[in-house]
Amino acid sequence: MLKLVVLPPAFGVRNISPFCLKTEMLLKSLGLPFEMTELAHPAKAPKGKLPFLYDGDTCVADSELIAEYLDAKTGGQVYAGMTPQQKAHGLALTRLAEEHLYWTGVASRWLDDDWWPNVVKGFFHIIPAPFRALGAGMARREVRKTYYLQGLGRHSLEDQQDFARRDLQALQDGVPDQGFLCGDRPRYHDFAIASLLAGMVDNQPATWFTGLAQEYPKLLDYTERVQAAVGVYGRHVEN
Ligand SMILES: N[C@@H](CCC(=O)N[C@@H](CS)C(=O)NCC(=O)O)C(=O)O
Repeated sequence: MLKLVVLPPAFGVRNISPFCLKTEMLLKSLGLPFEMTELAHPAKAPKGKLPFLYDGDTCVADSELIAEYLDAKTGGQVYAGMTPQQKAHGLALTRLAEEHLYWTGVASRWLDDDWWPNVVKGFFHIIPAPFRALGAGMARREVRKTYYLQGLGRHSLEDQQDFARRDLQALQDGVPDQGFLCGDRPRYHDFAIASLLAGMVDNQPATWFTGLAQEYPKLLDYTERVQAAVGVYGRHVEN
């Protein structure tokens, strides 16, 4: 049985990491039996990030590498039938979502002083109380440094939000009004885009990113459509 290791729920969201949620959606869509297990300390992951996947003795870390692994394992089912243009379009939108827009979502949680207490509660409750503020503060400094090195962290909040708006607009314009990127069923790149939006929109309480995303209703409809089609939601849903 495949074993997918993901972050525990937080901020009222069942699968809080877009990379973990994307992989869960992909496994479900491929019809592969799998179980999920939680790891609260990403530092203990093989590459210090989640998700990672066990297939017997084989361990694959990184959601994109997991997709490549599953594609090989299933004889090409992950990208089956996609033209090179469809793959290029899907990958470009995925990179935009995961390598640029994602960071504004992270900043809206970690670097907003008003929202920060939710991060401490959601991610750092596992640290004994006397050390919690110290551990959380160290992690926050790392995130601030990473955001600065990424480049977005050098801009004013207003400019960061405008970068996010342009990304959200591009995603909204890049996905179809009905159906999915490659026809009538969602595929890997749909999962990447929808999972990025899902947690950021459903996290409680709302962040400034959640507010911005409301300006893109077509993108939010698409996000819902992908989750409904694969039957995997980032948030908790009644069956
Ligand atoms: N490129 C990686 C990104 C994974 C990632 O950034 N995961 C986050 C959770 S959303 C994480 O584990 N962060 C912990 C850290 O950076 O310390 C993938 O696609 O798997």
